[in-house]
Amino acid sequence: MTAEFRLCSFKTCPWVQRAAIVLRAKEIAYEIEYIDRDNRPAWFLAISPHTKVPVLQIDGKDALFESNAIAEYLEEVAAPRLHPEDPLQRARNRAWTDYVTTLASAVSTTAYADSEEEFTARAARIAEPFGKLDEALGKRGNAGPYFNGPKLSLVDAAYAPFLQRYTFMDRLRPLGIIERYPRLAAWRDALIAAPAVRASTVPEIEAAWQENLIARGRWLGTLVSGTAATAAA
Ligand SMILES: N[C@@H](CCC(=O)N[C@@H](CS)C(=O)NCC(=O)O)C(=O)O
Repeated sequence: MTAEFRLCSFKTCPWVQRAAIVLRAKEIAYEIEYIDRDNRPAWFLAISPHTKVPVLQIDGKDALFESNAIAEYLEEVAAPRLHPEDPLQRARNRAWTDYVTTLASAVSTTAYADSEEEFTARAARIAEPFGKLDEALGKRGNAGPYFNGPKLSLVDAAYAPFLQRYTFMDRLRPLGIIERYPRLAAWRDALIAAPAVRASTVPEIEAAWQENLIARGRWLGTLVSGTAATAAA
């Protein structure tokens, strides 16, 4: 793989992290460029149709947006293969990869709740996708630790960032949901410990994620120790 890759990112974006996990799992060298969410540069707006990150720049002349398209592109151009060889398994993997948007929405809207009441109501909606995923893990026909067995795959890369964000939330305000789904909990533990996942973010990702909540004035941010709201409580 001789192309030069540059990943445009916000520091805590889980969708960028998904692309970074694939790059790491394939040991592809890349640069990461953090742009200011509140002041997105013109060159970025020109290559990101819906103005979101990630965008993967290739050799300074091509650019791809959408994390799934980026992951599938990297899968086609670089070894090792992360998708299963069997077409049916591959299709199942893609279907569950699409389902990540359901979990992502449940997790992200909970983290961004504006009040404790809203937080509690939104957190209750995480149980449904957790249940479906736990069931899928039960039917996958292997012992893990990843979705397809011992090898990290594109499904794993899609879910890891959101299961990690759930875990960050759980540490600030224990949610007691994942404990009801032992297969999912084991998958989450394996994903968070995976070398490609650990190398996919800044080392201080949890603190950066907390800072983002505080900067956005979200209720969960008030539970971060050292914030004005916590100090006043
Ligand atoms: N479907 C997109 C979602 C990307 C996305 O939502 N990125 C967020 C940051 S994590 C973003 O850029 N949001 C735009 C904004 O905040 O205005 C993908 O998979 O790449």
